Amino acid sequence: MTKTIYILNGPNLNLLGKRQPDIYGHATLEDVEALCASAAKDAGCDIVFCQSNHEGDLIDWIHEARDAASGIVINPAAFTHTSVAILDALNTFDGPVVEIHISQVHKREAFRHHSYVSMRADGVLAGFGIDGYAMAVSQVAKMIPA
Ligand code: CA2
Repeated sequence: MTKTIYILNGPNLNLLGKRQPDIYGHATLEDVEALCASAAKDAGCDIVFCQSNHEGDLIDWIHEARDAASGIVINPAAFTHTSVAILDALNTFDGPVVEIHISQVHKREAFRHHSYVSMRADGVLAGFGIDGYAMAVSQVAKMIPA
């Protein structure tokens, strides 16, 4: 059966390509979804691609992924640095989790240097722009047990 990867995006990422191109580039979230779909196709996987500005939505999708997904790619955006609740939800998921950030968070403000999600993530990508999503999808697919 085809494996499904959930790709979850946190607050403000709906504005990708519309503001702050110096940090986040010119591509839109729709471009990111297309990139992920292509990387998943190459890996023989399906994707479910979601974005929300609300912490609870991300938690509900992680719960849904417990039964519906073999792996998770997550850019929790600002919740990366604040959300024990998202960490707790990810800790209930059995498959591989890859955390991705468009920007190189460790070159930015000190408050972006800590990630709760990294305490669960099996891999972390930061600073490769939206190409990081394709890398994350490809890597999470490789981590899914046969
Ligand atoms: O680099 C990343 O991917 C981040 O997860 C993006 C978050 C930021 O809080 C993290 O520290 C690093 C912010 C997402 C906001 O996205 C925007 C995109 C376009 C315009 C404005 C915001």
